[in-house]
Amino acid sequence: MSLVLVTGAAGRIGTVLRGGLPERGWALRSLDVVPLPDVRPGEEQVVADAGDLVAMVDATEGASAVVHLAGISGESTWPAIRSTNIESTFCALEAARLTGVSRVVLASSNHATGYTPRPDGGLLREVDAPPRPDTYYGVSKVAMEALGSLYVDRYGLDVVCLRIGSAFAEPTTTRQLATWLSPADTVSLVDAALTAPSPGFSVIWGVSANTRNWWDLTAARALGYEPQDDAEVYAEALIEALGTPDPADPVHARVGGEYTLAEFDAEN
Ligand code: 15L
Repeated sequence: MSLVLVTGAAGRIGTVLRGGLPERGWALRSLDVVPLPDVRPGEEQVVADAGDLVAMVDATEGASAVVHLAGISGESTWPAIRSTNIESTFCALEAARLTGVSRVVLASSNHATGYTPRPDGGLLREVDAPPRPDTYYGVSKVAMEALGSLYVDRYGLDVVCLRIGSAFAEPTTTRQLATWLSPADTVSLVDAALTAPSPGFSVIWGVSANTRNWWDLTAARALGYEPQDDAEVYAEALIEALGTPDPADPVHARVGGEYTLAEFDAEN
């Protein structure tokens, strides 16, 4: 079994991966700043801050790959985002370089491109959605993608950035009928990012095979991602409860949805 270091392992996505990656042949070294509530058989636990480079080098030693999830997973103040998200991404990449680990998977987010408008028909490709962050959180994901690019070009690492949509147990808003990434597909996506041969620097959307998707999955599928789930099974109930989505509403017309609305400002 190949050993993968997962940072932010106690979080929402970390917990999903800890459940699913072992079945895909990965042994886990799970790092979080808080102890895991449930260390599983065969799992190594590291309690450390992903923003501590010395601790990250220790934790990365002997791993074949790193999945970096640690960080604040939504909008916050600039000092918090800067010191937590940007610093830990640097440490994940720098620790990989220093220990000779060549594959890093980074949990980016759709919010790196949040102000990108929905195309007038058709699907939005990653290459047509350059950085356009909707929040300080989105800026930290742009920095993540930029750092990943640097470590590929300068040091020859393979770095796959996942622009994750809405990774929840099930969709709870009508926007998420288009942006949902199911737990099972989260595992498939990360496994594909870990195993794709020589991806170099790749940026791919992370969504399920939703009927209402408007983010193109061609690039993700080319890396080996085969999504199985579709949020459409929740559509009738969500639309009955919340109303029919209006495509002109900014929540549905921009990649970042509600993060692009003024009331989402961290200072409000
Ligand atoms: C994200 O990046 C967040 O981590 C998550 O909490 C959701 O807000 C998600 O994006 C989304 O866009 O639904």
